Amino acid sequence: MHSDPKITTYEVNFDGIVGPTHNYAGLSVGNVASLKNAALASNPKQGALQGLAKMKALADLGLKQAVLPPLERPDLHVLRQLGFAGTDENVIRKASREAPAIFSATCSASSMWTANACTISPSSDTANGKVHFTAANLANKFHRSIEAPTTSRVLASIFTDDQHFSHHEALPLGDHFGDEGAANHTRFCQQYGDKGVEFFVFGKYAFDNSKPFPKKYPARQTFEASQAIARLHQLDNQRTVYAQQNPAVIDAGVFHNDVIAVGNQNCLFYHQQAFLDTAKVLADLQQAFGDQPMHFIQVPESQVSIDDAVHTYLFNSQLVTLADNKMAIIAPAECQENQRVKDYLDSVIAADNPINQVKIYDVKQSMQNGGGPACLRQRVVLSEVEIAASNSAVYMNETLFETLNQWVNKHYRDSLTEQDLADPQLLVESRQALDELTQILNLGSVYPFQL
Ligand code: SUG
Repeated sequence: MHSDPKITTYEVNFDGIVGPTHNYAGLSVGNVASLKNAALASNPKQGALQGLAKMKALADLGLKQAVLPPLERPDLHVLRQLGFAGTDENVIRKASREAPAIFSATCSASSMWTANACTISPSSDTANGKVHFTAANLANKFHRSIEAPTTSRVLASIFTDDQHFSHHEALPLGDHFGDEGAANHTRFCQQYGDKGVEFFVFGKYAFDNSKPFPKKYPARQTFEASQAIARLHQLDNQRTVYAQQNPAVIDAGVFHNDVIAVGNQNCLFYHQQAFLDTAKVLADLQQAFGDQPMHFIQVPESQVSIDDAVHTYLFNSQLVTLADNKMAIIAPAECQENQRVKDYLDSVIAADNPINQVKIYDVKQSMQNGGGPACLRQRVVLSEVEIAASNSAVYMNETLFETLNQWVNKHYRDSLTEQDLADPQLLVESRQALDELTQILNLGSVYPFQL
């Protein structure tokens, strides 16, 4: 509930477990890596193990870490809704033969990018003192628009206690209320338990065509969707800031704001080109934040180009606070392979700002679909009381790490191509894996095949 100095509040990273059907299908127009790597063979086992290794490393740094399970894929429920009938095997055979593009969309393991699962507002920001959750409708991409129903059941199975947690349905589907969750939402605060400033970044106005919008690639988040989330979460208008993303960077491949900016506590780390009106964004944030100065770390185009940002995912790093109250950048390995970005990271830790460490992790299986370290996690600010009221089985520790590694090694394949997705045996294997996972994580029945 509301900030009480005797109760400690944490930022908990809920990372998505990479699912057993992780593959490269080129499904995301506007996402450079997804299109470039379409048809590459994937390695789901390696993807899941890379994700677990990052989670464990962050837990070992003293951060609170938890997991979110993958969704059931291929999505037989959706295929049946679209008229494919018969046994599960028949549905898969018919859909993959007659509508391969639709079939491949129903196989995506895209729920691994849990930054897009939902938007969450901590209890200290909301009028009724509860943690609010809204599952993202992900309306802009068909393969992602089918995630919300199971995501909502999963969230409800972890954050069960309605004294502390309030769950909202995803916004209405359709372009007008396109909502991509926390990929476009950042929260600023002094200490995590304080009342914070919630910052929503959107790509276009859906109900006002006179305003600028991207021309080449879609704006996946609308202003009206962000406003609806703020209303549902009962946020304080004085502490809610909206900013439009620069349409030119969306057209250059920045499909979510978390590909060009990241924030933590009193610090915003962002590219010079990220926003349409940077001076106003910074002034609005500082005004909402109050008397204490924020740290605005602007990365100039002359040092890191948009192209370098898109290819290395420098800004899709996690910005976390360690025990010494200093911040660390958790960056993908690609940042070390680009000399300009590497030089920039060296300079940022030497400069006078809260960031004093860079840690590099290999999440290449996810990166090849346009998902870096920050895409793979949903940040949930929770007090120790709220943590105690949530499902304890999802929190990372030595035992869960061991168990999940064994589970991945037992159930996952180490290579998947488009043809493999049409193998009905893959559905059987995935369901077995997920059924076991719901027991490991004590989730009850959350998947359509379990209902
Ligand atoms: O929605 N890629 C995801 C990547 C999401 C990254 N998340 C954040 N930036 N927070 C997307 O575009 C590609 C799937 C494929 O092509 O197979 C994909 O869905």
